[in-house]
Amino acid sequence: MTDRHDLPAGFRWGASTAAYQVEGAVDADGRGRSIWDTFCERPGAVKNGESGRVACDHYHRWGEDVELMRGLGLDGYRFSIAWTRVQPTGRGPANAAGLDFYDRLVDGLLAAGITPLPTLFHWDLPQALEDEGGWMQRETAFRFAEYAGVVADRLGDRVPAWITLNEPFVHMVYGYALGIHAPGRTLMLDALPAAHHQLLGHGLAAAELRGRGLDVLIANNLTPVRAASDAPADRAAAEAYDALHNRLFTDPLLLGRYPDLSAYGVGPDLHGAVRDGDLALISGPNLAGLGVNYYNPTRIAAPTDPGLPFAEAPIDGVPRTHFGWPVVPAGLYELLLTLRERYGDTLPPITVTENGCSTDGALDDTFRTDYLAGHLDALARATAHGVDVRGYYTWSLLDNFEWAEGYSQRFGLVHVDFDTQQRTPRASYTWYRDLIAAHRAKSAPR
Ligand code: IFM
Repeated sequence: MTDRHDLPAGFRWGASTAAYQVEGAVDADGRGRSIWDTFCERPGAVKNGESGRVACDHYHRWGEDVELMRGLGLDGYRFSIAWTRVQPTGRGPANAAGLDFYDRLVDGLLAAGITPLPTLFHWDLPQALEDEGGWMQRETAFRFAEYAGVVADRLGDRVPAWITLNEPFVHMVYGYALGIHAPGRTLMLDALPAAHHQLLGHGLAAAELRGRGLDVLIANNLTPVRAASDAPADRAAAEAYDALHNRLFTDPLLLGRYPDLSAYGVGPDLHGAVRDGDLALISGPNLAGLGVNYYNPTRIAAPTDPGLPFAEAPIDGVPRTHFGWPVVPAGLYELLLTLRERYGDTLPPITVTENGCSTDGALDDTFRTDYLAGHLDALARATAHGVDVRGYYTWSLLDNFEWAEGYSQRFGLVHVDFDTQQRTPRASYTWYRDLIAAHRAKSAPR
C-alpha cells in the first residue's frame, strides 16, 4: 500500500513558524505595535498573562535556527513577516531596519540551500489600522496591498513564491466574531465583512506580487466536515458549517463567488461588504498554489439552540493531542480528495502549509512521530489517487507562543526552554530528518 516513502520525486519538505509566535524583540529596530501586543495586555486574554515579547527570540537567534533547518535537510521554510516591522503604523514608507531582518534571514536560508516561503499576514495587524476598524474596514485591504508591494520590492529578487494570508477563517472567527484572539472583538456574524476584506486584500496583494513576476499562494485552514448522522437536519447543519469554514474562503478564490450562507440569514454581499468587481479581483488569474493547513476533521449536528445553524459534535474513539484535538490522519486524505472533486480543474497544486500536534513537551515524542507518519501516509495516498500535492510544511519547527494558550502547547520538532532559549531537537526532529534523507535518496537519479 502507498505510504509516505512513495511520495513523488521533487516533493518538497518544510517547516513553518509565524512572526509573533517566534520572533520576540517587539521593540527592536522601530517595530510598531500590533494587535497581539495589545491583546496580550488585556487581563485574562492569554493563559498565564503570557505574550510574544520574547517568544523564541528568533529575531536574534535566527542563525542558530537556520542551522537546525539545515540539519533537517529542509527544502523550504515558511515564516511570516511582521507588518509592523515593515510599516510600523500599517502605511507609508518602509522601515528599512525592520526589512533588514528579513533580508538577513532570506540570505541565510538561501546560503543553507533552503527556499524561503514568507507569509505576509499571520494575524499581527498593526494596531494603528485596528484603531481605524481593522479588517472590518475596506481600506485595510488597500493598505495590505501597499505593504505587499513594499516587501516584494525588497525581497522579491530572492523569494519566488509568497503566501498572502494565513487562515483568514480563524482570524475572522477567533479575532472578530468570538474575541478569543486579537483584536478580541465579539461581533458574531456581523464579523463577516472581515472575511471579505481579507480576501479582497489577498486579491489586491496578489496583483502586486504577480506584477513583479512572483507566485502567489494563500494558506487556508480547512477541515473535512462530517455530519453526525444521516438525518437530514444533521446533514443540512454539516453543509452550513462547511460553507462557513471551508467554502467561504476558497470558493471566491477558485469559483469567483461566495457560497450560499442563507442558513445564517446572510446574503451574497456579506452584509453589504462586497462591491462590484471585488470577486473578479479575488479570483484573479490562477493562484500558483493552494496552501492547506490541516489539523482535524469536524463533526457537525443539527443546532441545539437558536443563533447558529449547526452544533459541533464530539469525535470519539481516537487519540487526542495535548490541546485535546482529535487525531484523524484519514481526514487529510478525505479533505484533499474533496478539494479535487469540488474544484476540479480550477484547483491549483496544493501544498500542505501546516500540520502537526502539540504534546506534553517530552523530548522523546513518539506521539508526534506517529502523528506525522500517519498524516504523511494519508497525503501519499491522496497523491496516489491523483491529487497534486507538491509539499508538506510541518507546524512547527520550534515550540512557540500558541496565541491564547500562551506557552502551554508545544508543537515543535525542537524543544525550546523559554528561560534559557536553549534549543534541543526532539526524537521527531531526527525522524523527520531521516525521512527527508530517505525520500531524497530514493528520488535521486541513479
Ligand atoms: O499555532 C497555530 C498557527 O499560528 C496557525 N495554525 C494553527 C497553529 C496551531 O494552533
